[in-house]
Amino acid sequence: MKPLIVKLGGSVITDKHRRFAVKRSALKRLASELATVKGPLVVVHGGGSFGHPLASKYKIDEGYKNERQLMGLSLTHRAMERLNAHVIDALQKAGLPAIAIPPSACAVVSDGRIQSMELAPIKKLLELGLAPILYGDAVPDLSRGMCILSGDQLIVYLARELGAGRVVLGVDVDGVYTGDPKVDRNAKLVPEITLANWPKLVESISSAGGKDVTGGMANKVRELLALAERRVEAEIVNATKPGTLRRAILGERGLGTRVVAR
Ligand code: IP8
Repeated sequence: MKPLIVKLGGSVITDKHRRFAVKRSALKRLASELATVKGPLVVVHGGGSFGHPLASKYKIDEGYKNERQLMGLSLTHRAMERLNAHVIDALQKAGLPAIAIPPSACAVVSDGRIQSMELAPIKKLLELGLAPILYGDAVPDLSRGMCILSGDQLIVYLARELGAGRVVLGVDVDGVYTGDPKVDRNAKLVPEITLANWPKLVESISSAGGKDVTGGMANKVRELLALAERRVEAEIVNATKPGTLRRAILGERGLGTRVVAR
């Protein structure tokens, strides 16, 4: 059975305005929605207010420049481990045998991109029926020294290498908009992004989440289009609305923005 890859956006599980603040009730609800998955499942979560402020403070995404960044990498990674522990705890309580896989220990990254990854343990865990849980992380970079590996890049890499059937991205808006729906009343939801309509859309795509060191919505779509090219479909849905993530992972289409090849 092909694995399902789900990303929980950092803004869904953390309060982006308060450092190190977990949205506990949202996480509990999402854990129970994820526990309804019957087949192999990989979950990746974003950094939210655990990872991004530290990554930005120490300019980890700009590569190694000074010794201060060593503590920065250590602190950013540790913050992500702490967020990951909250996610694992919630999933276990919901009855899902979840297990943490730290990307900084298994992804070989160069110039900000994953070159390879040790996947044998992940494959074995999936075969056994466990759910590997990864996260956006501060990682060593073979050419730049260090960088931030986003959860968005991870889901695409994992989907490709694990032969995923589908990817679902849970975010805090209804999907991809032309404009930022949080500030622009004329912003319109785009139901489907394809390799054909993307070049025109990209100009107007929301800069929501643009404060993240790993880029906002446009970056997510760019990553997902690389998957679409390989005929793996993805959908970006609003995981803050109770039941939406569950419906999407159970196979419902058209709940947010689909990213497909066409
Ligand atoms: O939120 C970034 O992951 P993302 C993780 O998926 C860090 O882009 C450490 C900032």
